[in-house]
Amino acid sequence: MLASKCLPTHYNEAIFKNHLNNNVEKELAGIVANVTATTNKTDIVNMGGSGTASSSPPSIVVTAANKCSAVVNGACEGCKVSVMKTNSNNGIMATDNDISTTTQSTKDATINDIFVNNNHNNNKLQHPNFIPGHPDAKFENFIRLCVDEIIKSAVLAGTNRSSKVVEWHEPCELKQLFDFDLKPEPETHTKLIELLKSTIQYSVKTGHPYFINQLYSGVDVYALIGQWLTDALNPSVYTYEVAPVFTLMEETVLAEMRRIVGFPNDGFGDGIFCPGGSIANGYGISCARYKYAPETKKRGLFGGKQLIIFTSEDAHYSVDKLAMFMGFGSDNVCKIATNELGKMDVGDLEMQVKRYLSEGGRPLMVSATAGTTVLGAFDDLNSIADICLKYDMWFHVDAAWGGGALVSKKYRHLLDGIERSDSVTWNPHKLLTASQQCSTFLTRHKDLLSKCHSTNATYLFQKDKFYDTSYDTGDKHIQCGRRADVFKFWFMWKAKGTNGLEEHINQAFKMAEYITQLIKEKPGFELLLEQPECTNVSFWYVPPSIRHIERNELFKAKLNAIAPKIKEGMIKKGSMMITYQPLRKIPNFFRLVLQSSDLTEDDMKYFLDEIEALGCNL
Ligand code: ABU
Repeated sequence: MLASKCLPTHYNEAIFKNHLNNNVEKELAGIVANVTATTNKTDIVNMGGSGTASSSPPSIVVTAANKCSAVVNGACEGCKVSVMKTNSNNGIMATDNDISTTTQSTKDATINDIFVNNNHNNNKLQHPNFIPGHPDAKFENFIRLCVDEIIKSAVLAGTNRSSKVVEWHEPCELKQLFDFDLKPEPETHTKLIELLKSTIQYSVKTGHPYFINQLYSGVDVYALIGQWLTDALNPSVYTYEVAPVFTLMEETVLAEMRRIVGFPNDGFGDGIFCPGGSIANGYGISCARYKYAPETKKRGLFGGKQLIIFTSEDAHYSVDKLAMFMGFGSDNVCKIATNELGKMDVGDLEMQVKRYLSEGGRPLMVSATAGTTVLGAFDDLNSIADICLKYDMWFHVDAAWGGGALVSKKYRHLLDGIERSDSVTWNPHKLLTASQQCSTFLTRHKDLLSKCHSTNATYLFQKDKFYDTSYDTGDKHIQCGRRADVFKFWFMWKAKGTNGLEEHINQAFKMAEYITQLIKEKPGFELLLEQPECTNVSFWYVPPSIRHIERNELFKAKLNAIAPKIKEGMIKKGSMMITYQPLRKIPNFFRLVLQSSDLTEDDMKYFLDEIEALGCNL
């Protein structure tokens, strides 16, 4: 079956369960069968250990039979035992059912510890030949058990509609329920697996269909696998020599993203994967500063012209934060008013640019937003591009959220004009549901990132290496170590094709349009924007107690208190998670955001019914 034919973004439960039930279990069964096939009747495996009742070390006899049977020699009563044979460098495990022993320790046999664990004496796990941080076949059982638990509990059960989105506890309660403390002595594998289970139990299941709280959600199975592989290989993408595949993969993915943005000359330019959209926006500021004030690379901002950054009042806070972090100061971020739809008022923008010019400042850049955080508004990029051209400013588009719409022929028009920008922030971990984090910075300027950020550290970026060192891309970043976030995105893109990504976007937008219509029709619900542009749908629930009172300041104050109360109810119940916020002078309202294309019309009805049920008596 073609991967792109299945639901394009959310994990496909059927496929995954099938994998879990058939492939993994068959695989495990195969390993057990392998024990049978390759083991002689009296294959003795010395399990090491100490402190046993007998003087001889405990050992296990694995017999050739339908299942493994274990005889523990010398193990004392209460000694915890599990079966694991190292054969031809393969770690082989048996499950509970496969274990039989001839001593009292039968009762305590556990599949979790791969060593004889004489912890009745000192509660210490004995790790013969343990090499810290270097797993060998002895760890295979532990790794498989952990991964199996994660698949079962976090990926499947945890995201099932019948399970809770969160099991809520106050911090003081959670501190009692969860063993956070770090101790001098190591924990057993059994305990570690319990801790894994508890971590899953008390964590928010952001992959749950009823988690619509943030600008990310869902579990894309391909991205998940990609993330796991990245963590298994654990590369740092700064030099070709340590990350050859990921370096070329970044080049491929970033070039394709630039083509989709529509930069001229077939997406000519450069780009990087960043640790989050905030940092990507910071790269926009940094490149703008270098282009218009290159001397700042050495001298900093001291004594130079006042450089001004323009962005809308509804823009993401990272523009302020990065301007502060980079020494501009928040006073030099000019907030442009937004109109009633949440879009930057381009008239106000030009007025402010002229004002700063007349005061002797240097308007440096505009950071426009394609998909604002709360309302999902798209700034008029073409008009802003015109202003940037007229006043010779850098044009950055923060499309961290709305960038995903670029892959859809139906919704791409929302970002018309983005192809005229100098740089773009686009986070595939948002609308495209790659796992956290997956953020990109794209620019039409080929060498600017390098010129702007390079320091030529000779311990990493030696120019006399034996290969083409232009593939040592790390020096254009401000990070040193850097995750291979590209892989999860590349892998899911491969699995679905660009057409699959488009189907996903269209489905998410379709559900946003559907719930907008439901809200219009449902008594007690009121929209902020009659026609939301992105998948953000902002609305109030007005309970019967205030539904008919005059719409004055008192009403606003009462309405302001409703959403937080409903939110408290849903979290304590674990039934769903949706965020709320005030905006400018607008009282608290719900912001529903959709990214997962696994959501259905029934889910949309559920959201509204649940909010009504929690709020109707307030
Ligand atoms: N990067 C903005 C995320 C905030 C939110 O989920 O609303």
